[in-house]
Amino acid sequence: MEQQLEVMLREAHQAMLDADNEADLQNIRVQYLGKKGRLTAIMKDMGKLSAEQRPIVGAIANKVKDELSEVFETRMRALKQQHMAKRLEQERIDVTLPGRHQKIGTKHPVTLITEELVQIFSYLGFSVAEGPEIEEDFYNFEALNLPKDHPARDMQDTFYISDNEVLRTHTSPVQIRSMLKHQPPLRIIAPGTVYRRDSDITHSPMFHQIEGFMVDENITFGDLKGILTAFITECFGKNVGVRFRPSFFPFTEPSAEVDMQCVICGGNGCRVCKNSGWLEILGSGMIDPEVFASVNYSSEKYSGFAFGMGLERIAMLKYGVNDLRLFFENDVRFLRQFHA
Ligand code: 2NL
Repeated sequence: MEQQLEVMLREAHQAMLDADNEADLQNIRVQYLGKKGRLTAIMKDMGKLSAEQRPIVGAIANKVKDELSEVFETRMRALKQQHMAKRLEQERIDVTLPGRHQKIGTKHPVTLITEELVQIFSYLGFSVAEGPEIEEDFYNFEALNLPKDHPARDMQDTFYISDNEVLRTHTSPVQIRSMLKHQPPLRIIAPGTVYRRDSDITHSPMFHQIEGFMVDENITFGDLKGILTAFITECFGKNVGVRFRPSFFPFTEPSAEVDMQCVICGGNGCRVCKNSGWLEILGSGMIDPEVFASVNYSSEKYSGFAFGMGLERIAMLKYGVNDLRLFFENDVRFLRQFHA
């Protein structure tokens, strides 16, 4: 029996040293030292030994058990260390590597123009107002001297949401809401998205506008000319020529369209200005007394001017873009070219 124990010890020792992972080592321990293991099996025959032999063999068995337990612990520690070293090596991160670059977008040219115009008009004392894109008939038409059967409603082809609601055809309703909410003096601009049932090379069903107005006592056509001339020279340069032509809008009287000298040819005549040397850039006029009546302002006490312009058109002139559709295609090769 002593010999059996001797052989088992050597075998188990070698097997533990040969184990190259924690699970195998654990299995080997169970195989030799477990409840149903080799050592237990050998000990079962102890009863057959003489009374003198039994304690001697028992002591040897205990020694074998202690020795193997120690070999096991030592080997287990070594394997765990190996395993950790391997993981640390494999999962090493080089924190000095440069990060992946995130591509940064650019602002849409219409956004850039909006921001620039808002900036200029805030220098001139105007503040910004916004409003809903789905509007009630009253704010979009009725209050602007465009009653239901007015032929001027044909000037805009409208997207109807219901009998009483439309996609706003201009940002004027924002200004009507401002006037209903506040008393003069007021200087407000309303930039925003507007909608018309129009779609061809030079018209998009969705586009952008800035409208503005100023109301106080004693506002005259001279104020209109002064503010709008200051705006145009600030936006396009000190030396650009500006002219005012009589026009008509249902919500202003008198009305004027404003031209500036062609920025493409400097006034000599080219394809863009159709050889006239001039470009129309905005519409304007003195606010009609009918509009004041719908917002309960006294036309005796107050007067004011209003104006409106298309932002895509300004962006085309300012950035030299010759096709309106480029603004709506979202081609990044086009969009990346514009910077503040
Ligand atoms: C254009 C012309 C214009 C207005 C807009 C306006 C607004 C109110 C009262 C009176 Cl609340 N007028 N807006 C006035 C004249 C012209 O726009 O060509 N827009 C693209």
